[in-house]
Amino acid sequence: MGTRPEQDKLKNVRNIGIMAHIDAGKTTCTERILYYSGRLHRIGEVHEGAATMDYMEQEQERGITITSAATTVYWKDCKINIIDTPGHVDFTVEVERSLRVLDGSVAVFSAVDGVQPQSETVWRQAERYGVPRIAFINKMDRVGADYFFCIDSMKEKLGANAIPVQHPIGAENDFLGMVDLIAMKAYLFKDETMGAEYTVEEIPADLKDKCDELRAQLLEELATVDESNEVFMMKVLEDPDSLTEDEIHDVIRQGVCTNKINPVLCGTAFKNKGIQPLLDAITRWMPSPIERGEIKGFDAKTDEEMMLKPADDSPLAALAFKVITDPYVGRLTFVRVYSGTLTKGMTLINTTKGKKERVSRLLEMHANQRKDRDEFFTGDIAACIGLKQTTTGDTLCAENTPLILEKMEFPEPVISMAIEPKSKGDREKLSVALGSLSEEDPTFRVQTDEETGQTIISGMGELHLEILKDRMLREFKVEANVGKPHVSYKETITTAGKTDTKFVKQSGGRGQYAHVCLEIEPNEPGKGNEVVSKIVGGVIPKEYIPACIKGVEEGLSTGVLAGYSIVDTKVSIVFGSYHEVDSNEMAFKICASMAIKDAAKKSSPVILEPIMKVVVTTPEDFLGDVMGDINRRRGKIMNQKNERNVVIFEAEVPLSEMFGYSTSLRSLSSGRATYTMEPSTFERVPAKIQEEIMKK
Ligand SMILES: Nc1nc2c(ncn2[C@@H]2O[C@H](COP(=O)(O)OP(=O)(O)OP(=O)(O)O)[C@@H](O)[C@H]2O)c(=O)[nH]1
Ligand SMILES: [Mg+2]
Repeated sequence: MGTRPEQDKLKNVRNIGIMAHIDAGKTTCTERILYYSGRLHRIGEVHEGAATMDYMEQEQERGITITSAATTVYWKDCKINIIDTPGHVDFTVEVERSLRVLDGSVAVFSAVDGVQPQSETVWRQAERYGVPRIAFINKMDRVGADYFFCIDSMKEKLGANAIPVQHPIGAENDFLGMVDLIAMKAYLFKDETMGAEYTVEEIPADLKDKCDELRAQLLEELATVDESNEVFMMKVLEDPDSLTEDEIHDVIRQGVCTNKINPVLCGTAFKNKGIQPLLDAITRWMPSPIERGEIKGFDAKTDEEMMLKPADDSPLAALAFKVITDPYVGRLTFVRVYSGTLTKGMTLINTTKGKKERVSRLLEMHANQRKDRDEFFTGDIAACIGLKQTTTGDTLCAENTPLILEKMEFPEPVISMAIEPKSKGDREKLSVALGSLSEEDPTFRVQTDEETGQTIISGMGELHLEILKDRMLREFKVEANVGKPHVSYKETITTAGKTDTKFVKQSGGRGQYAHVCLEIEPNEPGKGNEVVSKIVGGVIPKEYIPACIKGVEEGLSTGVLAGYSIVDTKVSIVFGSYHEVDSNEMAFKICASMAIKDAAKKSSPVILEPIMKVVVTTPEDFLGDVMGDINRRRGKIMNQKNERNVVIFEAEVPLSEMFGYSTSLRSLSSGRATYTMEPSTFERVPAKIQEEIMKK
């Protein structure tokens, strides 16, 4: 095993993500980080289609991020692995998978807009994974920028413990820099050097009182971070001037790492102000893999909880969080190394699938550029070549430590469309393309409609499917026609039921025999299907159980009312019998699939529809009409609030009623209202609509 370079010492490694609402400035910030850290010698602008991190053609054309991209930079004595994520809701899977493997995140907000709906969603996602967060209030140069409005908005909408550690100097066109409330110095950025240089000066006289007050508040807040730190508390109370900067940074770091505080910084990425202090904040306050603590996993055989120490000499455990097909090197699997050392040529066990894999090459990624490496250490993000069966969410381990890390959860697709090749020649290519794209993206699914034989693709929104269709054309050279998008319904059951099913064929030749008894009951909404075997005494031999489970899963994939997949059930295989000669895996699989269909029919099945969380921002004058329209769309208004000169309300509306909404909202509000929407839950459709769906 090699040793890692000094600068890469585990305590100096930061794995962070940049996340926020669409257009908040994540990619612009990341480009500046690359520039100031010396990784890039020229700044690439998003709107010119030149951003390094937005390397996909579609990203450059549209000026939005679609897929998360990783890079590594060095700042002072730290190595920072950064993942830039997309803000558009259709690509939420990119945020989810990044958060799973990150140790900290920078939430970027637009100083004009405060907390926007998608920022709220990613903030909650980060909360779910316990990822520490600091905030960067961007776009301080724009008209209407308001730092303290944003801080209030973070407190109110996110329940964040948002604590200003800077005070802006000027705003809008006159935004010059910021006061650091820890050093009590002013940083003034020079426009002529693209912000590469800034001067450190005394606090401007007109801001002095305000800054003193904010610093006192900051220290008071910090005194509550660790109640056992009496020395710090006493100093805050009795002699705050005696506190050194290091003492304050230590407590902030502790507060961030334990998720007690969210320090807030400000700047403008586009005008190159405030990025270096942000990098300092990342290195000073964000946790290294050591502070994230021991890694929890489960023994692949016994399912018992296991803890691993994050250290290079621990056994290897890594999590695959992304798979992409690279035109030059083929299948690339991105992993985060949680413990141990990953070396080129190593044989790994994919414990999730129970398969052996071999890494033939290891790459360090900088957006779409790659550098060969022989090994990666604990805390690193690596791209592997040679893994054949590993998909997103799988654990990879050394042969002697079979452990499974905690999984990732992905949302169910809500929108579907039929797709067919334009010519016969495209047929084969289409199926390769669909296979490859669905392997990359767990929220993209491909199915065949049993009745019509059509291929149906499903995803998280219209943009998501449009981009995928475009990628098929460009990357796989497949021309395809797509149908109109429609809602992806689901089916579920509402009562418990059981069944006793036999599959027997005994006419001539070798017969078939399988007998399966199932019990089915509703599972908690959103929990998916859980299929377990409760077979005792070998009434169904052990070797046939996996086939039974497979059969049940296949049976659940097409429902009994209208062919939509069945979700949120608990299925137990409880009894059965077999025949010495005629039983085989296939017979049990078919039998289990028949059994589950039968059981589902007997358990009061219903159709579920995707419900969207819709947030509408409208001037007061149009509120009545806009809300009336939402009501007509079977929407439920959840809450409403006045903010500056607009009203913002949140509603839950069935997706099937939201087609054409943007046109309608535009005409109702003379183009002044805006909205965002994202998938929220699946709910039962009203009986009348269910009948219509079943007739189709
Ligand atoms: N005025 C101003 N514009 C900015 C600033 N930061 C970013 N922008 C602009 O805002 C637009 C969106 O910026 P991006 O960096 O692409 O935003 P993003 O958060 O990466 O967007 P998605 O990845 O699509 O979610 C671009 O046109 C930027 O030039 C800023 O500080 N001030
Ligand atoms: Mg972006």
